[in-house]
Parts: sequence; structure tokens; C-alpha cells
Amino acid sequence: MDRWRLPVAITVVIAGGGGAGKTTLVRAVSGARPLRTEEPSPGGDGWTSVPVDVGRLTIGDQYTVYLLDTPGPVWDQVAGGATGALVVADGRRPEGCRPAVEYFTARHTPFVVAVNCFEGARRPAEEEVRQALGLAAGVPVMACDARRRASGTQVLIALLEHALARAATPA
Ligand SMILES: Nc1nc2c(ncn2[C@@H]2O[C@H](COP(=O)(O)OP(=O)(O)OP(=O)(O)O)[C@@H](O)[C@H]2O)c(=O)[nH]1
Ligand SMILES: [Mg+2]
Repeated sequence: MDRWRLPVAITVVIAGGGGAGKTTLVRAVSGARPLRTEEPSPGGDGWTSVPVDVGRLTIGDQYTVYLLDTPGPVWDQVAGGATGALVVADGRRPEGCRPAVEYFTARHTPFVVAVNCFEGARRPAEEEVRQALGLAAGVPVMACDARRRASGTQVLIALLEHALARAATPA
């Protein structure tokens, strides 16, 4: 680093179906530090801990990307200031991430769908995923391997490019 630059933080919400590979992707890309935060418990009789996987990677010496993998009920708390969302779909049952797709579509948060392809399982065609999730035409769908750093980084870059393109397009 030859001179100080104003740091810029980018927040990306990692969402998707249960067991789709969200934690695996955050770990692969950054080395996650699992944190716990307190939330009112569903019964309303106390507090419960909510797991949050936080990942962090830097781009050049100016940009820091924070990855927040939190359960659905916490999306409201983190989606507001987020640059975008990475929706991880389990390639064996992509429809599991439909609630995430509906949530970010309704909020107008830019997102891409990363289809985590488990080995030995049939890889769904892009059109199949689009139909199962009712995706708008402009939403990128990419295959990924959540365990591989290069693959996770590639989908994150695609998301940032998609968000930038959206920002540059008049409403
Ligand atoms: N074989 C294989 N296993 C994977 C892959 N991605 C994730 N897994 C495994 O699948 C299981 C679920 O992955 P997680 O990363 O914990 O999924 P998650 O989306 O964080 O799950 P929840 O937090 O429970 O919603 C773990 O045992 C992972 O090791 C993959 O690409 N291939
Ligand atoms: Mg997880």
C-alpha cells in the first residue's frame, strides 16, 4: 500500500435454502468467523442466539467486502445497506431458495443466483432454475462449487458487476 485511501465497505448478504452451501462458500472465500447475536426468542419469553457467518475479503487496498450469512428473519436488519445479495441454490433442489428470491426481488436488491453443484448430482439446466424460481430475465444465474475459493470469488464479482450495471441503468 503506497498511500492511504478512504476505505470503502461493501456488504453482500448471503442467502438461500437450508444446507445449500452458504457457510461453505463464506468459509472458502474468506475464512468465516462465526458470530452469535441475540434475538427475541420465537416464544417471546427471552432471547435466543442467532448464528451469523461473517466473511471478509479485500479488493485492492480500498475495497472491503463483508459477507453476511444470516437466517431469513435477520435479512431486514442487514439488507437495507447491502450492495447486493448472493442467493445460493442447492443444485439438487433449487426451489429451496425461492423465499430468498422473492424477498430480494420485492426489495429491489440486486442479486445473482449461484447454483451450488454437488458432485454426483444432476446439474439442472439454467432454464430449469429460472422457471423453478420465477426469475426475471435480467437476473444472472451461475453454476458454482461452494467449496472452491476461485468459484465463490467469481460469483461475488458477477454480483458486484450486476449491481454496478443496475446502478448505471435509469429506472
Ligand atoms: N459434496 C459437497 N458438499 C457440499 C458442497 N457445498 C456444501 N457441502 C456440504 O453440504 C452441507 C451443508 O453446507 P453448508 O455450507 O453448511 O450449507 P448452509 O447453506 O450454510 O446450511 P444452513 O446454514 O444450515 O442453511 C455441509 O456438510 C457441507 O460440507 C459441495 O459443493 N459439494
Ligand atoms: Mg450455514
